Amino acid sequence: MVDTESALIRTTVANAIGLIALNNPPVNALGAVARQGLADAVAALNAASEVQVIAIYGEGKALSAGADIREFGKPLVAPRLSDVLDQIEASLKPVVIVLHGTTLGGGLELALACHARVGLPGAHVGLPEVTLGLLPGAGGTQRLPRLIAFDKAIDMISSGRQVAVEEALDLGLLDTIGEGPPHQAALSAAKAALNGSLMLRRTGDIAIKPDSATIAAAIERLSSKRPLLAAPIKAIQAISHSGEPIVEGIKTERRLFGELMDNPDRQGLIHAFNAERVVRRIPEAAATPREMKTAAVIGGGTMGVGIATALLQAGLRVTLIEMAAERAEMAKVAVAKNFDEAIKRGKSTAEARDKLLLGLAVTTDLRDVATLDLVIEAVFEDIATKTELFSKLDNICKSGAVLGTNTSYLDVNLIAAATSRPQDVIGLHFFSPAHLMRLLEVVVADRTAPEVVATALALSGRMKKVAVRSGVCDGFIGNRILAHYRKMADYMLLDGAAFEQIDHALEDFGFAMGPFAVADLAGLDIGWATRKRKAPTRPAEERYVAIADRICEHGWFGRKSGRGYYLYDDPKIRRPNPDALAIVKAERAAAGVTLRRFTDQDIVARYMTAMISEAARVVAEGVAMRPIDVDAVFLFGYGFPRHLGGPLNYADRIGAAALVERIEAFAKEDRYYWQVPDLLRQLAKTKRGFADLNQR
Ligand code: T1G
Repeated sequence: MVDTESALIRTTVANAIGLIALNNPPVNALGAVARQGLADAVAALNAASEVQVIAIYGEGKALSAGADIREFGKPLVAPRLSDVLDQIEASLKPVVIVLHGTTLGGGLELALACHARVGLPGAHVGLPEVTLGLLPGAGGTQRLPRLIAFDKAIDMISSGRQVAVEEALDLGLLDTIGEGPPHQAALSAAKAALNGSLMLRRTGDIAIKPDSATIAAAIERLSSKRPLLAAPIKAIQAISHSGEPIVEGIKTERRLFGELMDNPDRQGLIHAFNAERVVRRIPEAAATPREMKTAAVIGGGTMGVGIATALLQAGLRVTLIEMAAERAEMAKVAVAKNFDEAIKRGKSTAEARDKLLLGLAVTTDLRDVATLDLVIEAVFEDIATKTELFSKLDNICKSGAVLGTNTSYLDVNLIAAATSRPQDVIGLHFFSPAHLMRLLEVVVADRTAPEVVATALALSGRMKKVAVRSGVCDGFIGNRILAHYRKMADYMLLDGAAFEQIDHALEDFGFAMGPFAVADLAGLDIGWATRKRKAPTRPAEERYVAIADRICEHGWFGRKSGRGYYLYDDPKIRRPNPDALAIVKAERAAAGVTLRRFTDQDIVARYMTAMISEAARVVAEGVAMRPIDVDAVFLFGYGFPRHLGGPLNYADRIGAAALVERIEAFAKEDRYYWQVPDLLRQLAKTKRGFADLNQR
């Protein structure tokens, strides 16, 4: 038997051990070629008389990230992964496997079908299929409950969460924790199998009795979640068949998997998975990032403290600058509080917090930024304040320092022009709370150097953020589109829809919170300031709704002032503010509005069409590189329902032609607001969707 080398699977035989190495960079995805190679390798080693035991391991970062996501939605190419795993489980010769790195989905299912499992330190394993709108479709719903406690199997599969190697061992998912590189650990595991020190068993032969109470409780819990998604529930239905002979249980699993594959949630969730990665593909990604070890954050308010927290967590040393010493100290306390909250959430430890805080210095002296690699300002949102600050920074900062502004809408070109080094100036628009929200809009000004953009990308990766490249315009990508559909919500409110109905309609659509509840949470004064800023340039033909202004004039800014659209005296319930209702009534009367009724469907149709229209303009102007970049902004910064994949992915479900028709119908009510974007008309004319523009 010679060593065989298929495209992605390498087999070597020595001393009665048949080694199978998965070698399909970057994540050993189990695509069609890999599946065939694996099946052939196991068959060949079973046929080789000199082989007494088979050991499987992965080259690279991990054993395997599971099935090849790029195959989903396309015709299945044999062999099915579940068939290959059944073949492995039925192997006459023992098959052991080494799990290292982050091994997920079909990769873990492969391990479950083997006769013993060895984890390596640092490994994490999981069955995240439900996060893609699927369920473990290669025997995972049948084998995991045979190896670990039933309720733990339900939890792992219905949540998709990963477990660390120690927990996996405690659960019984792993037989032991090995050592050494995967290749060595595989040889050791094979020898242990041969000398009887590693217990071998066929998972499928283990008989269990599913616990019906646990199943019922889990289904009830999942059925009450919003948005109601099918995948976790069907996954539990599959698990409920794990008391049957495994051949039967796998048949049921396969049926339910097929139903989910056809469910639009799968397309939306995988689009969201891809969106997080596609946005990294920008021209400047090829440039060499500058080294970032030290940073300053100027401004110790909520944003500055959040940004400082995020930078510390990314491993930078941070100097936080405030104008007065006591404010600087308060900012330091606030950063520590952020770390304490992470500990409460189980995401950090006291020693990690203490170590991170050692990297934080606070000062009132701007000259302390002189030697730092990066400076990010989070000062008052006013162009004069920011340009004055950048002019000072220009005279202090070392050559090559990256100068970032956290402005949420101001013109980064004007800020850059206040320095002699516009090539080093970039917009880094964080979303509050900056240490938790994953979205970072990287605003590239006209003269920003490519390596400064690449530096921002590298930094966002270290902060585990989703960096989306934006051009310069008022509000960049997210806030510009938000301003447009927020107006639509106000128009519907003035025309007769209650703000509570609008919120409920959009929450039923899948948003965590409706627009009025969000405005109360963010602070009504923020929108008020924006409207006042834009008032001088507001076109006369644009309808203006003054309801929010009237509420703000009373000092009612939402949650932070105890009332806004809603009352916040009892945090458990959301009650409309009677004074806000009175203001709505008065403004409707003042505007002489003929009240009309809106169905929830009307509300969602207008709100989403408004969002899609402005998003189309943002793509057409090149402010966003692709439609999927806009999707990423809304998925990671604005709570857009993940299973819908983002506003422009959702737009393709409606279709460009239908959207044009809708806008033309709405335009009869308000010709100025409702204008068909050219790009949408082009897509309708050429029978294309936004997805066709994502290939750029
Ligand atoms: N298939 C295809 N490509 C994948 C992939 C996969 N499963 N996982 C990652 N990639 C690509 C990714 O798009 C990126 O591509 C590159 O690899 C690096 O990924 C039958 C049905 C494993 C934790 O859900 O969670 O098995 O942008 O940047 O940060 O029951 O990738 O470079 O062109 O994310 O080190 C279940 C999904 C599938 C795991 C690594 N598996 N992947 O993170 O790298 S369904 C998953 C991840 C299934 C079976 C079912 C992460 C990672 P590009 P990356 P990373």
